[in-house]
Amino acid sequence: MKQSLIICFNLFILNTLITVSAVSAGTVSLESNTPFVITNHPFSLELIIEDTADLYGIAFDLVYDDASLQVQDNDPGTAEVEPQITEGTVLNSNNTATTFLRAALKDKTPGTLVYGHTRSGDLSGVNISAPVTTARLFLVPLISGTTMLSVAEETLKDSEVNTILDTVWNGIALTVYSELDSDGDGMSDEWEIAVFGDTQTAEATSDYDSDGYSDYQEYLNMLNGEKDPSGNTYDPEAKNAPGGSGYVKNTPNIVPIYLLLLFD
Ligand SMILES: [Ca+2]
Ligand SMILES: [Ca+2]
Ligand SMILES: [Ca+2]
Ligand SMILES: [Ca+2]
Repeated sequence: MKQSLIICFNLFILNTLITVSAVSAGTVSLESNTPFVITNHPFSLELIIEDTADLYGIAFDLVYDDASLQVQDNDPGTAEVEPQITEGTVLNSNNTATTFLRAALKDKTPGTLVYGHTRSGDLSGVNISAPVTTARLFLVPLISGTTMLSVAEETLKDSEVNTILDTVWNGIALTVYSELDSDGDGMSDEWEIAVFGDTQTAEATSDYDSDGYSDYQEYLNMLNGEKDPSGNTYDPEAKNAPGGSGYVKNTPNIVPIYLLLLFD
């Protein structure tokens, strides 16, 4: 009796393992388009999906601290918030399929954004291997510090409206610097202090790492979510590849003409 129970149990485990390994899995993560954000300056949060088969729909609640962040409103003239969201080319297969995208504040109250996005009609789902951006959500930071965004009620559905199991959802921690710029050089003082330890080292035209991008330009490129021509994030303390936005080639030292004449 005991022996048969053990066999049954082992078979159950084996079946479970087989079932689990046969189900498609995936990863859904939130990523900011910039390494840091600035108070009162909208930024976008990318919803990135990878390793998912037959994806037909996606739904989740975005949970955020409404004292730190607010959802960018498409229509500020009305009382209701109309979240600004742009759709990626994943579910609509490069604009060839009809999709429905709905987003609203839960109970019309800041703190939770309800998001639903699905294909429409008798279509198969989408297979995704490498990470792709399925949508961008726009938010505005209100106060400086670190703020966390997480997901709840999350689900991915396949074309049979089954839940795609074993999907890992990742939230994000954001660094927010105050827009306060007391020395008027265009750069957030809090950012200057975080990078250089003071507000004097970086000025409007200084170039701390002598890479042809001024500190101000590196700051702008970071805020715009740009990468240098080698694909690296801008770093005011490390040389970036030449040729990106605002790159100024260093002029070589020219030997004064009178010195040439002296040795003529
Ligand atoms: Ca400043
Ligand atoms: Ca400064
Ligand atoms: Ca530089
Ligand atoms: Ca640099």
